[in-house]
Amino acid sequence: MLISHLPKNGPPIDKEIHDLAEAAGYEILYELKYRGSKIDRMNFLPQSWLEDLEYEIQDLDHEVMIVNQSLSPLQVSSLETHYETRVIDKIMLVLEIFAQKASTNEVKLQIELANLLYTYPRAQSSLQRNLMSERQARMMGRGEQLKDIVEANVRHRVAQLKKKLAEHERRTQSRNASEALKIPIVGFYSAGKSTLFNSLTGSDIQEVDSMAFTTMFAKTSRTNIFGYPVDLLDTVGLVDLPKNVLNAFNQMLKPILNAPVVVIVLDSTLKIAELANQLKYIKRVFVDNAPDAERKYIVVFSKTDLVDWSLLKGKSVLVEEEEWLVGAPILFTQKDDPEKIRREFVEVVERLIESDLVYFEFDDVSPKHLSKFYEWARVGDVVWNNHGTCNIKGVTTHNWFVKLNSLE
Ligand SMILES: Nc1nc2c(ncn2[C@@H]2O[C@H](COP(=O)(O)OP(=O)(O)OP(=O)(O)O)[C@@H](O)[C@H]2O)c(=O)[nH]1
Ligand SMILES: [Mg+2]
Repeated sequence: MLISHLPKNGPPIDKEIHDLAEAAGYEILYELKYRGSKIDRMNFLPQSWLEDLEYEIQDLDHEVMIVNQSLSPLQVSSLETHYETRVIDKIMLVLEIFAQKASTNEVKLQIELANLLYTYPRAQSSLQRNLMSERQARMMGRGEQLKDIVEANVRHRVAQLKKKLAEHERRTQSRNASEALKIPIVGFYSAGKSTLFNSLTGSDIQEVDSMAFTTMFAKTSRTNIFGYPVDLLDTVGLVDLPKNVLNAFNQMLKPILNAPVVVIVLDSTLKIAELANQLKYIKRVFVDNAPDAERKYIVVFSKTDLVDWSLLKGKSVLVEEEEWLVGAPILFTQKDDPEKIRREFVEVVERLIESDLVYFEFDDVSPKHLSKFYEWARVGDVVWNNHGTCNIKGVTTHNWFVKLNSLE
């Protein structure tokens, strides 16, 4: 049973909440579309709507009520009491999907933390209600006491989780230190991130599907399209989350926020208003989280085979108007032309990292090192000398150049 609050002149459905509900495994039996601007502090819906809904769903055999917005703990609890049903808002729904699909311990810890920070305060009111009735049945004061104990436990667990996650981060940081430039591919769910990742790595390692949140944990893979090694990072789809919930996923975000070049994938089949919303949120994640970072962006419009060129133009203007994206190259991709994607990708990345590139010329290199040159650099010219050594010209990033330079 779905309650959708829709903007006055907006689209007829909120596609996102339908996608999310499907990804969580729910089937929608009934949807109430509310287009009013008044939001009730206690019941979310105004009184008259509340009563109409009650009438509409009296014979509905539903399991849960989903609301397409973020609700306050009071609103969750009032709706639950009013309709005698479990109520979850959009954020709880997202956390539910994450919990179902999480496979690594690290992700599970982050979800537990997010749940304690967001879902717990919303479930607390119903907990309190249950305890109250228990209290009435037994002795006075017992419920309050229990509530305090639960709350102390929650605080303790939050602290514990934060500590565990920090430890985990220290361990992975040293493990992931590498000379290769890391380029994360970010964007909302189903934007086409994994499709792009597969094209750029020349592989099928990442599963691709129209279902939301197909990718549930980030994956790094090396690409050799530059000649020198670069690591691409396929990431979990972004979804508009409140700040404290987003912070729980800090671990997932760190490698993305620390990257010098970030690829933002936008689904070109989306409407301008939806793209504008996505950009607003992506800006919040990057610019507001780490405003000082010297980060460069590449914007990719995916699925261009599905849209008209004239419409695409208007959508790219949207990107050009974003101040934080000034100068960011824009690519238009379609999945069945990976050759073109790779060629253009190398070109734009090298334009952005120009100051990090070293065009070298080594003389008298021993042939035993030749394979390292081919591995760590894009070799242009090899000229053999009479005495069996060679002169090599090529290009690579600074880090790989340092390694080449130290070859004996
Ligand atoms: N026609 C067309 N479909 C595409 C293109 N790129 C991606 N798709 C489809 O869009 C859907 C989502 O693609 P994914 O690559 O899984 O998207 P994602 O961003 O990794 O999604 P999540 O992992 O769920 O966050 C899949 O059904 C893809 O086949 C494209 O260029 N053209
Ligand atoms: Mg994916």
